[in-house]
Amino acid sequence: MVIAERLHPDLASPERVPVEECVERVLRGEILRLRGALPALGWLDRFRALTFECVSEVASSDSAARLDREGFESAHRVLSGREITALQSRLVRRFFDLRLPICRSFARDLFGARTPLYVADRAWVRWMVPIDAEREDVRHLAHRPGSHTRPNYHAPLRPHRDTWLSLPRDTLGLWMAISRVRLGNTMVLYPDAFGRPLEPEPDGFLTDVESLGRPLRFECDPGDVVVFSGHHLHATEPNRTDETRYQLGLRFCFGAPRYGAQSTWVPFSDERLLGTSFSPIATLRSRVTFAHARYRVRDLRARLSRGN
Ligand SMILES: O=C(O)CCC(=O)C(=O)O
Ligand SMILES: [Fe+2]
Repeated sequence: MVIAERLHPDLASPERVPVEECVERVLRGEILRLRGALPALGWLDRFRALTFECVSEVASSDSAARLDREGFESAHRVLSGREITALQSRLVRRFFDLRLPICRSFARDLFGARTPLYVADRAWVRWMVPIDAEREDVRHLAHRPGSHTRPNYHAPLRPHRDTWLSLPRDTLGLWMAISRVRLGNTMVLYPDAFGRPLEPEPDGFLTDVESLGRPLRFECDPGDVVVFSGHHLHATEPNRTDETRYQLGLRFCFGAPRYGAQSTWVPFSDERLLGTSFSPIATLRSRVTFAHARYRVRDLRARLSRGN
């Protein structure tokens, strides 16, 4: 049983909404939390099992058993910094392989949408360790700067719109809590800034949050999913708790992706071609775009200047 709730700083408590209205509401700018979505769709146990498998591979089966007992929230005490980064990369590959069935289970089974999906060819796996974690090598992860060419999936992100960075317009983001998420290690959204003209700084992010309106922070139980539009301004709350936040992000849109003036580019696959003998051309519609051409030129320039 999934309970869809609308979150907004105006609402003292979340407002319950019908699941079949989710897509339309999210595209209009509403932020929804789907309580219990991962267990209801049969994913939570699978995500947990594949995570333990990866922990056994990058660390040990003892560490996997300890995480099972103590929770993913204790990852910064159980794993080293190197193990956490190795785990993150391995999980990216595992979740990448599942991106289509996961997005379909939300779009089709839960929301009841019929339009063909285009699914981002990327999985965003975040292990957000506490910024003052006791282990130096782990703490370092939360402080190492990242950029969107060399992302760091353990450090807080400044306010940004995903459509400024790499995503097409009208993308739906599935932000899936696999561990518990608490105030103090959550994501912050700025719903008042939705649709407002704002210019990012040259690196694609903002620093000043004064003028962005009231922040929306939320909590999640493991298995809850927050759905939001790629046009929403959002940021990471630096993790001041004593719990690691483990979360997976996937993205999809309905119909061929329409890119804007973003600084980089992520391919999207046509669900009708993925997994068929036409798989190699599943991303074609996202490649014959100006955004892709611009990305290639920039990439080439960067390679040439590194070579000099
Ligand atoms: O999870 C976070 O703290 C930020 C994630 C984010 O920027 C995203 O999912 O697009
Ligand atoms: Fe983002």
